[in-house]
Amino acid sequence: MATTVLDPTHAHAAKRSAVVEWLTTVDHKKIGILYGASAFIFFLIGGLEALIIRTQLMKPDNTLVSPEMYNQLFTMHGTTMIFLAVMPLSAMFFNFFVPLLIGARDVAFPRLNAMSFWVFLLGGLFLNASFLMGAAPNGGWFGYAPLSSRQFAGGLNMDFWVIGLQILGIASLAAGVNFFTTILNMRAPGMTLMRMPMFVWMTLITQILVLLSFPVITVALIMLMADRTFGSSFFSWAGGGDPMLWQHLFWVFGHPEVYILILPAFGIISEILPVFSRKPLFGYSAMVFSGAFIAFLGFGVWSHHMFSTGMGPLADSFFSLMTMLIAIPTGVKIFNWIGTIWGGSVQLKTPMWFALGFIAMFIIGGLSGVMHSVAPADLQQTDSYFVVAHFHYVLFGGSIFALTAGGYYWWPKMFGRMLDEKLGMTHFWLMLVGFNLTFFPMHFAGLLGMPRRIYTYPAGLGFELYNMMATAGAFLLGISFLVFIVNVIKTWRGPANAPADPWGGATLEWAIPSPPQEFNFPKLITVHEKDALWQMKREAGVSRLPEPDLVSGKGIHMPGPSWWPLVVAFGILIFFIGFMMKDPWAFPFRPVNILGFAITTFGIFKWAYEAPDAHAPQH
Ligand code: HEM
Ligand SMILES: [Cu+2]
Repeated sequence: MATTVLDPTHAHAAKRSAVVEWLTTVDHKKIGILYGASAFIFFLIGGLEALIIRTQLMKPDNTLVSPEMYNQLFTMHGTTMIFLAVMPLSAMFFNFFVPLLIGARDVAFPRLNAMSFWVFLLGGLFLNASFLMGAAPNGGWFGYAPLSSRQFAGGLNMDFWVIGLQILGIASLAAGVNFFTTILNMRAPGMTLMRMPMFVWMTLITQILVLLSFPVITVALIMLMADRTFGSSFFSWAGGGDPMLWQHLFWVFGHPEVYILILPAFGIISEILPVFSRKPLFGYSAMVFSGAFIAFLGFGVWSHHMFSTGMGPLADSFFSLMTMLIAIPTGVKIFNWIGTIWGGSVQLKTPMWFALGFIAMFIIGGLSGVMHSVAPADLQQTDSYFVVAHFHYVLFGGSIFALTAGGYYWWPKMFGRMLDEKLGMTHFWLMLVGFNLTFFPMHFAGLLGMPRRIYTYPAGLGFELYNMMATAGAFLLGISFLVFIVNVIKTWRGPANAPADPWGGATLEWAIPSPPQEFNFPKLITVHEKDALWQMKREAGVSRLPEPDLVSGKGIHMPGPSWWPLVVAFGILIFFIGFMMKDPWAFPFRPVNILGFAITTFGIFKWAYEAPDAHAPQH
């Protein structure tokens, strides 16, 4: 190793306390870690809720939880898994890896990035605080109005949900703007759109989905909030509104949301398979276009969630057909993944196992999805455990398997430590067996007629065995993640041992030290082909480039830390909490809303006038 010069930014950081550093950071990598750590904790909470649900359903006529508690548990479980676990786990990878993959020093708007994290965290804590008040949301993760209207849900439960989602939507939209701009504007010289790594492509498409679908749920939530808070009647017949309107608005958002959860997973898998097959991704441009096509079709199928509402044969046929069409680009992806592995020299490391598990589980979930797209079949299956089985194959079998694959793949780069392979394999096999044991039997329970969202069932209907299996499987799943936690603790105690490029990677993040320095790339790299790092290695005639040294960041300007994103996030939280007060003339003039608004405005003002590198180290 050549001379190692101390990084002056680190010397500076030592002067401030670690807590302050994390609270004020605008470094995309630190924000990524904050996203990951918070999302993982929410994932454990959502998992705990699932385990309570499963324990309640373990045997007929069980009385572990009350029906009211059960409603809160499945609502919070669904809401937590979607908005507080899977989306922010993807956001961890966007934050940490998109700038590295495109050879950039940072995201386009670093302080906006910090703000979206704090808004997300406060929104998530706010949602969970509902448990402490004994008033957790209880109307399902889709909050169907008028069930969620003031009339039928008078307490604070659904206020927590409406307001929590409204807050989380702000975080998603801010992140959407940020990553959309980052990907379009911050790529390294020579990295054309068609040379971008597939994960970056899928991130870009995901952000487009966020930017187009979140405004719809925002508007719907404002209408529902108005119904609840001010007594308007968008969603009730009595006042001239229409309950179907909520379902349309919700699913115009909700179906694309499913792709917001799954497209990043596609991207992760498309990074891992080539590296562990030692072959470029098969059909790169077909992968790009099929991703875009899936996103486009995703906006045309929302009403397949509403076949049972009596929309009429024409609408049912249209949405059936559109839904079936999605199988085509999805099939293209699956064939291309298999084509990537085909004939490669496959290396079965932990990330690869999880990637293969993803493909297998996602195929099962995809097939039962096609089954639902047939409207008459859906009429039988809808609101039964068949649907619960289906969407967990897609969301857990798809998203969580892929996110876990990505976790094992990128862990060395994030933390400079190799995770233990044996524990990784144990995690994989427990998860694969536990997952299938949990969710496969639910298909049968559903076909036998077990409805979803029931807190118990009588004996003698043939549900017992399937429920017993599902509950056993759920505990196995829980244990599999304990193994992951053991792995993290064990390797954390060991020395930082990860080389820059442990897997023989194809993309730019592996060209710099693990973990990367604050400025990522001492010199920006010019890209000539896709799989830029493989091309550099080929040109140098080596299979691994020499280990990069830590270098001084002298002369490289990075944005300084700031308190204002956190202040703005607090202001937003307080502003929205104000809407829990249902009396529109709450004296004097909705003070909580006004306070929140004032804090937000003050924060934005200070933010705007703070020099971008006010607290940055002096060089
Ligand atoms: C630890 C593994 C998991 C288990 C054991 C589990 C179990 C369950 C069960 C039994 C239900 C049905 C509740 C009912 O209908 O009465 C349910 C609902 C749900 N789950 Fe999971 N789940 C798990 C992970 C996930 C993940 C990773 C996601 C996705 C992102 C997810 C999303 C949902 C959603 C959206 C609902 C519907 C909630 C509603 O009806 O409002 N689950 N889960
Ligand atoms: Cu859908």
